[in-house]
Amino acid sequence: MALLKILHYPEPRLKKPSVAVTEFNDELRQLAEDMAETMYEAPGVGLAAPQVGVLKRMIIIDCSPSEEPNDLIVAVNPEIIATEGESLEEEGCLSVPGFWANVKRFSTVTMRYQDVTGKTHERTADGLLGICMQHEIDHLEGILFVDRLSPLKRSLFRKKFMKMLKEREQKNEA
Ligand code: GNR
Ligand code: NI
Repeated sequence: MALLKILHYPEPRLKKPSVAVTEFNDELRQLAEDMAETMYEAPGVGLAAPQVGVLKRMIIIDCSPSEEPNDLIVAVNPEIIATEGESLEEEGCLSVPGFWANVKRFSTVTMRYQDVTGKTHERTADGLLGICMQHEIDHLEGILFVDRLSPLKRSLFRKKFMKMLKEREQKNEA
């Protein structure tokens, strides 16, 4: 087991689409385990492989309310195959620390995915789990939640975030 480094905006790798997983081997299972350890330690309710610099289509999610690893979903090559309704809920992202905003999503989604052995599953979810599925699959396309804000809110975000980075840099130099 190993803790992985979570990449932060504006890291270019977060903007790239990830490639499909074709080999369901030990390396993939090791990555899933390391990602889980990293997510629980953060703590976060989801993590996508590109957030740890691996541009492969794998995400993990655990939206269970408990502190313990509880309902861990490891989803390889995930796709949304059905959607319903609309929701507007506040989101954050481990790759965009210190920033939250309301994001428009589908209220219910059905995700088809493979597990680490290659077996196909489907899962329908609403609430935080449904939002997380959409948020994590976005990462596989190089899309961050801030990319889904209105152009005005997005440019305000950029200014604010860059200012924060600069201030942090100056502090570190002092
Ligand atoms: O930990 C996380 N919390 C969260 C809250 C609301 C909507 C989405 C998320 S996902 C985020 C972890 C993360 O960045 N996953 O990519
Ligand atoms: Ni995220």
